[in-house]
Amino acid sequence: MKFIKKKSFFIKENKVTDKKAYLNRRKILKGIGSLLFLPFGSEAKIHNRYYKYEVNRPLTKLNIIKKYNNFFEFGTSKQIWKSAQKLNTDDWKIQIEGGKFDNISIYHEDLLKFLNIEERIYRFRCVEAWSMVVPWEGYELSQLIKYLEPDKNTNFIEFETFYEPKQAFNQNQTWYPWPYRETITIQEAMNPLTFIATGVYGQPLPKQNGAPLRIVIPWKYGFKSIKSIKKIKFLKKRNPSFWEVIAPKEYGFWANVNPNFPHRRWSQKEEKDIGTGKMYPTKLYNGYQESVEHLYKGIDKKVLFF
Ligand SMILES: Nc1nc2c(c(=O)[nH]1)N[C@H]1C(S)=C(S)[C@@H](COP(=O)(O)O)O[C@H]1N2
Ligand SMILES: [Mo]
Repeated sequence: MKFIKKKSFFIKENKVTDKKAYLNRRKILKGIGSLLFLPFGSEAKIHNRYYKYEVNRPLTKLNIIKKYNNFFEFGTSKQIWKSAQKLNTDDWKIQIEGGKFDNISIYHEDLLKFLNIEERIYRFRCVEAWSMVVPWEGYELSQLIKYLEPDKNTNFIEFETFYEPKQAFNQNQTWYPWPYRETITIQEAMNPLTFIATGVYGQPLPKQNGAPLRIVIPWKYGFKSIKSIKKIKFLKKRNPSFWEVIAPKEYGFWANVNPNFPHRRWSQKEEKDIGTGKMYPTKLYNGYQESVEHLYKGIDKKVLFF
């Protein structure tokens, strides 16, 4: 497969090879913090952080990103950050099903030794009509997939979260189809926007945000961005995901952001920025249309946007 490098969403000069220099940049950035405002479609160079397009609003403060979460394993409110600290993320292994590493468990730490770590500033849109802007740190999912060498007939990748009812009390609620599962197509997974986050604001990913690794798919509703991944499966046929099992008419497989396709119970036209409380008009594919719409040629619009 061929990939176009240097797309406009790439954030340059921010490879986290030199941690000290990186943290210094953080200090500089702190000063301008939330004054950061980039008109949509513009380009900006802010000290050493350079990025282009897609961010038409201030970065959301770390403290807000860390204290307003959806992580149903730890409860159904937004205030789960304390209970999420119970999750044991030491010596985290990921089990692979299919491809070259079929049935093998790999330490995430070992993968990090050779994967290229970078920063990506993405807007993040929850299906509940709130949003934020996050400077994630991590790696392109395509890098990992190339390493794992899936079989040629792989159509989907399924991700699974842990099942640890002793650590995550809400997993004792047996009417939920635990563990949390999400699936994307192999083409979506190989899209250069699709990211595995291992950090935020230059810090290791907080447990409540899905440590030690979670997906970020910025053009889809947030529920697709599965946290604390324990299993990666290469599949020919997909299985229903966690939310699809719970409410198939409300949370579908594609879940691409679209202001003109309301949720069954509310409008998706606008979204509330959790950092500022400001309302913004929602954008088709959350503003990432240019990079992803080619993935959906010929697919019925009735299914693409929920
Ligand atoms: N394992 C797991 N992953 C999950 C969820 C969850 O409940 N469990 N919630 C999803 C939803 S609905 C959203 S909006 C985002 C929230 O990510 P954040 O808490 O880092 O903002 O995580 C997604 N990933
Ligand atoms: Mo969400």
